[in-house]
Amino acid sequence: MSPTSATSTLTDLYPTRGAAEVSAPRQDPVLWGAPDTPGPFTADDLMAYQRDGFRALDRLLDDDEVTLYRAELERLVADPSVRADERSIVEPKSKEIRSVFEVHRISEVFGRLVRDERIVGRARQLLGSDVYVHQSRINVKPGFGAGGFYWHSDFETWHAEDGLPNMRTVSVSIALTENLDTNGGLMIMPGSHRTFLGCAGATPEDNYRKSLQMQDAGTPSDGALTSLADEHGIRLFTGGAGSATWFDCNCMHGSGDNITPYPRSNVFIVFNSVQNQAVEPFAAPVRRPEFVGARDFTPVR
Ligand code: 6CS
Ligand code: FE
Repeated sequence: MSPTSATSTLTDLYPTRGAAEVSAPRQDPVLWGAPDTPGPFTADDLMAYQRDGFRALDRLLDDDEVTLYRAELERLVADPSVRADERSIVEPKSKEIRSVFEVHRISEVFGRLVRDERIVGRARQLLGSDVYVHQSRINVKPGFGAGGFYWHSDFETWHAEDGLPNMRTVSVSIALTENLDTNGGLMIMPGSHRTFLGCAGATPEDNYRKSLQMQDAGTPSDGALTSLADEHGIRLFTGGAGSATWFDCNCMHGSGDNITPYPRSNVFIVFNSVQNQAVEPFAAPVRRPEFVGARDFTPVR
């Protein structure tokens, strides 16, 4: 296996995927912009985000917009050329489409969503700079058995495999269908973003081919998850179509399977600060493809 290509010039603040699991305090701010930074988030929103690592909004999109984006999701999922594309990940059992990546580039409709000031304006407020899209995806999570996403920190993967140096990255998950308390909604441990959990076990070659279906490398131990859950609790996010959850890149989060008849579809956009551009992976033999970890750092305008 080729040697892990760690960067020679940048210090690795968050060692992970070594022989043993290591828990350490976060070394980066949560809120990179000042709490009185003008923008769509109120000062209360920003303080709550800093404390919890997330901020939920009841209504980010109105009903007409939800109809537009849901129709676009359904169009992409029904398009054979999209299914054949490497950006599409299927459910291991049903072979139904689980996710489609880089939707902000393959779809003009989702491209417009990314540039919407209600979205990118909030990302700039939280990250205190211009931002670019590190990753976007639609998660279809159809009913009748769609798989969940086991507990993980996104930053652990984006640091190890995509080479993001610091925790200056934020995700927004926008519900395009009702997120019920039964159909596999997002769960976050409030406050877990202040602890970095370096996971045990080296990253296999081409890890993304498997990890986007079922993550293995970068999975926390039962013991670590138990102490984080005991300390922080677990919050399940429910909300109508059009609601959204903004969450810090290092929140410990996951979601359960969806065995109901009701799909839990969302669009998921990851904004990274232009001051935190991806370098070489910190703990992986090779980079992941650009549709999963962008290498175009052009700020969203
Ligand atoms: O590996 C990734 O980049 C993706 N995996 C998960 C489970 N969440 C973040 C991201 O979409
Ligand atoms: Fe995730």
